[in-house]
Amino acid sequence: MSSSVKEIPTKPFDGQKPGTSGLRKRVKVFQQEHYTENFIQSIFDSIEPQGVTLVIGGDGRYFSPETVQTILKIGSANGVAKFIVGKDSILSTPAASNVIRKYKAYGGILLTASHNPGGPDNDFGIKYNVSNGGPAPENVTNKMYEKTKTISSYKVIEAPKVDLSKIGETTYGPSKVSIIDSVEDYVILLKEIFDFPLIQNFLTSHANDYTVLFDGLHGVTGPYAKKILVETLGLPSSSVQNCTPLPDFGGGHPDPNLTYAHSLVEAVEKNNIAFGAASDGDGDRNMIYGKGAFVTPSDSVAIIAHWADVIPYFKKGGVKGLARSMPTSKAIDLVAKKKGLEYFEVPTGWKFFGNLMDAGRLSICGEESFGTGSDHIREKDGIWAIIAWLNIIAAANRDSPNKLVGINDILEAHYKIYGRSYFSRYDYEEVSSEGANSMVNHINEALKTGSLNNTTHTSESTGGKFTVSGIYNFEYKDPIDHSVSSNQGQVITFSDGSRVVFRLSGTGSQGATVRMYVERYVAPEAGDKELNGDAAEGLKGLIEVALKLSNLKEFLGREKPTVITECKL
Ligand code: G16
Repeated sequence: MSSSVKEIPTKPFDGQKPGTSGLRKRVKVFQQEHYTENFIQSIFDSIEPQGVTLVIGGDGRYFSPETVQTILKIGSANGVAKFIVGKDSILSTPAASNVIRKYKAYGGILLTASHNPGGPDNDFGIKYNVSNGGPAPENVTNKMYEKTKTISSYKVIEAPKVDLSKIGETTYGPSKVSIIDSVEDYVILLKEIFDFPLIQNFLTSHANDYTVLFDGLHGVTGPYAKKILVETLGLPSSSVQNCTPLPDFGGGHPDPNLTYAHSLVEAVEKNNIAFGAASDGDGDRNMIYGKGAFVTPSDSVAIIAHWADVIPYFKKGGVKGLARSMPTSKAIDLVAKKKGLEYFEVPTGWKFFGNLMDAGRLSICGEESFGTGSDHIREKDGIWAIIAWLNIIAAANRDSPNKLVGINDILEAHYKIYGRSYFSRYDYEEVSSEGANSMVNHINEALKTGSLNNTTHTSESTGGKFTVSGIYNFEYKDPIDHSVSSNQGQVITFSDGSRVVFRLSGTGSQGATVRMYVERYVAPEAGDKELNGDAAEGLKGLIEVALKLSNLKEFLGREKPTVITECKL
């Protein structure tokens, strides 16, 4: 079917620079005339879309169906041959990564602002993924940003809207549109990775003393969790909650941490749930939280790496290397050293893992920001991490027929071998950009003049002493393509091996968000009491000193953080 291409004149908008993971702004910003169209045309101007297959999906948030139609119109006018679209515009971020890889697509456009709230007054996002299924690297997103600055028109075809609710292939102008089931391919993939019979056997035989609860926070993972946990593993339907994806996530903040996933935390505590878990808006984050047991994401990835052998995917293919983002605790480094594996420290952002995976040097990686994953796809994967944990628990119990092994047993055993990296993150959300920049400059000044080097600071509340051993701005040189990413966070190290990192978030949509990460290592020899203590207590002195050194409270005008991520036993 031929259809005419129309060229619509437009003018550039300021600030269409993709952040840590795509362009994220308020819905109202995207709804401005030409705003979304400009960014989409700029994506097509930065790639070579003629004759290619493109995947479209997302977390189903408010403004997604409209944007899918916009992408179809502009993409078709720019020569895209075929679109593969998740039914009702839904494909979790990991599922989309899988679909891009499985069907050898050229790339994909994901409509998500991840864990940011949705709805008409909240956030929307557009993110481009490349043919390996991972987020576009910075050289591609920078090109898009440059295009947005000079754009003068965009192309559309005139064609009726596509019915996104009907699975099947249709002709659309000069292109084809294939609407696919959002869940099917992903479930096939996970069944190839994990020992489903082992997990099912454990869960069935412990139906009364090992209860499971998954909270979808009304994000995209609900249908995936129902299919896997209830239909495949046979758990009762009461094992999942908030599993209907809603365009505004039911008014909640779909971020699986102790503050925003309170629906899970409350239910776990009230009903003595042994294994609780949650995922975020687009399904790439995860939190593991059982009764009295919280697993920090930094520990989670280290533990998965330690137990990799019980997961058929790694048993068969081996573990090539491990990695973490810079602010993530060094727990996974210790596993790599013990197992003799190569390991990497990359900047915050899943895109930095992709090259290492493509080069066959990385199998398991994670970030403190509740992201865990492997080279089975090129995105972090919330449901994957949750099933990995169930696989580990099932395997640990197979080896311990007389005593039920739970999350805390796994954690304590791990600390006994490797020691423990006490870790916490303080988030100061939506502070003034001016205050945040002043704080960054203040630390940079100390870096330049060396004024803090070798100075000792005493915590008033604990009496603990911390001597600054170094300050640096983290810079990463990609070992594969040799690209350099500078200014990826300011690190202050102390003579006892502790460290504090300050970083501006790249995913906020309003003002600035400052993150402060603190880490203190305790060796296995310290004994059970030191290893299994309360994180808030263990980190108190260091946090106090970090706040003083950075002058954070004064610069940001905030007495308390918005969110604290830490161990809560
Ligand atoms: C994104 C990235 C992650 C990153 C996180 C936090 O996650 O994919 O790799 O760790 O942002 O970034 P920031 O600290 O800059 O806010 P998501 O789940 O939002 O796509």
